[in-house]
Amino acid sequence: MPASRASISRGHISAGVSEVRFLLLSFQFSESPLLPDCISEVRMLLWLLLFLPSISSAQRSEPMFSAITKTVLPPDYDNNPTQLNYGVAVTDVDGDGDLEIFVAGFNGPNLVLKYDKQKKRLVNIAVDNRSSPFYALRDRQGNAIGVTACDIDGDGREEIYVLNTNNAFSGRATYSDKLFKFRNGRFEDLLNDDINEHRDVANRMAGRSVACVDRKGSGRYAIYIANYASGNVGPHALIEMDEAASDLSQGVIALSNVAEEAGVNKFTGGRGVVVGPIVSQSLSDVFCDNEYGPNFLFKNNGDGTFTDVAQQAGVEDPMQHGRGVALADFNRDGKTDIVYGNWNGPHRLYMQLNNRKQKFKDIASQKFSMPVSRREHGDPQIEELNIGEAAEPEGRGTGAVATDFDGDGRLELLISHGESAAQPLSVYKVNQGLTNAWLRVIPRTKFGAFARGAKVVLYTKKSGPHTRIIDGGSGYLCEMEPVAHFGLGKDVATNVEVYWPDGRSSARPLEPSDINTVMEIHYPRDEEEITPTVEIECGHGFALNENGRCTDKDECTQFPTVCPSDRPICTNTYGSYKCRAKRRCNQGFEPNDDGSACVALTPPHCRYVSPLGSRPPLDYKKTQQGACSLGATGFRTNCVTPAQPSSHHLALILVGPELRPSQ
Ligand SMILES: [Ca+2]
Ligand SMILES: [Ca+2]
Ligand SMILES: [Ca+2]
Ligand SMILES: [Ca+2]
Repeated sequence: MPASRASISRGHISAGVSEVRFLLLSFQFSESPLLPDCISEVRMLLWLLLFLPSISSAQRSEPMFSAITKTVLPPDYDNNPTQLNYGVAVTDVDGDGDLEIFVAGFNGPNLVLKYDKQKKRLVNIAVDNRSSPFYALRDRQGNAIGVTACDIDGDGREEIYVLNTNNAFSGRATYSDKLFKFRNGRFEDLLNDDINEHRDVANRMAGRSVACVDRKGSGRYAIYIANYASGNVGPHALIEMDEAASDLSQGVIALSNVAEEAGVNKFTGGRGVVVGPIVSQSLSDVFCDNEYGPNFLFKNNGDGTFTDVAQQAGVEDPMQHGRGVALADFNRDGKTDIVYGNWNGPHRLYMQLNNRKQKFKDIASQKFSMPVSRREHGDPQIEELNIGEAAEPEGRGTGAVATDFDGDGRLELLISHGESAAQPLSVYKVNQGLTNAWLRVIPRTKFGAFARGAKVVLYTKKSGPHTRIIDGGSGYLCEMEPVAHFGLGKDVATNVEVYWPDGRSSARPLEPSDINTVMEIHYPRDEEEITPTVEIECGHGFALNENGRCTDKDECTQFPTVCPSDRPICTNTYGSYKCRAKRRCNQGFEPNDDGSACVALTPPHCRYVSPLGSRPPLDYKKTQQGACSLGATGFRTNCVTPAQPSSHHLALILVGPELRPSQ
């Protein structure tokens, strides 16, 4: 069996390599006195991606997390008040090189939590004192929910964008968002500058998530704002520095909303946003999981404009209401996958297909929290982990981040709570993998800031390449640390490649002394992008290309007789190849890995059939998953009743298992 598949076929990793762990925390909310008609009824789902060192199967039943709130962040009025909190972002707030955690406070101040190495605890540095450089960040009046950080003006330091709601659910809000920059020795709101007041750029709409996108690869970021529209009020917004109207030498930063020219000013119920090279190789794309409408997958056209390709990609999910979302390469085939939670609906794990261009397939089952294999011999199995105390049965969770705040090479988990009950933050450490090796990689922009949206690929001796995307905004309302965190288990990392949002890249061989460290990788100067002079080891299944980057070997083309005669059909894969027997399958099916059976191309879904030979309604989309009902007439249970049944929904049938796989 090719090595790259051995590690994922059962979700167990026998060779002790690192593994992408996936954790779902789901929280049920009751009525909120503060948000009487809005998200109070929402069952919020918070998805976290944890890249943790691997453990043996015997350890799996042991709880993964233990609470450390009492020692690192005991609830108190100043540092961990019992209040309604929402989004969380990780950035270097005070500019000392260490990462802090910014928490959006809703009925209390925003918090900036810094790890005090002497006291071994987190401390809120945004203290209630007007002379504090962080005082403005508290902004008690904002009713903040979303937060993100990135360098919008190219001075190397990240600004902090806070999405304020002022209690509005959709459409207009009465209190504007804020974009904080550190200048004059303190944080100040750029949107409050005269020039930006005159330009009327501040977002005064009710929104949810915010994220950072370097849409042109310039190293200067725009803020993507997932507003929650009320009819035709409150489209998605994209705020960035207007370079022509700004004068950085005089400290003048003019801001513009460029959503229209970029092609993202759509109206929807905005919820989650995630940014990274999704269908693009290195340019930053944007995925939005929306409420009451199809999702958006904005493909970067390369000139800073975007085209929504969600329908072609099969990720519109129009009948569901998205929440927390994250990107990862779950099956380690080098293509970015998307995972998100839907409110009261099926959660999605959209794998990007290897053999079909920019198409995705949902491999999550209805019982995503209860691990089920989607397709026998086909997809990686999703395994539920025992997350121990982090399960928080009484927690009213609203946001969370995973970051290594104490610098021991292992991620901590911080969860915020709010919505329906005031609760303090909680913090967890991981109990497992103490002796595993790790590497943390921090790519920088040309200005020296965190390179949000960059892709980092780590090549290893045993387990092949591992891909991470530096977070420009993810989860629900959140943004994770700007670090590619790799758990290595006992494996050995050989080299690392970084791809910036403008397509530039850098490759570096790794020495044993690099392991268990935090590695900074700066933006390549022109002469550095040339092939490195040092020998680079790409590992089995990969070869160096002329630019000194590791690329997949196409074994099927290079070695036409690589497959045995009883399994002659060769399919190239990322890091390997597959051989299978000849088998013809009917439409909607494909041969499984070894050609022994035909399996459905997509999970069972609904298809329009016209009983009278008429055409489908114009607004109907063929891939409208889950849009059919009629459970009584033999349809499978993954067809759900549409919110508003109409005549054409009744003419939908299930395709997939109902059809014959082969003759
Ligand atoms: Ca810091
Ligand atoms: Ca800046
Ligand atoms: Ca740690
Ligand atoms: Ca290959």
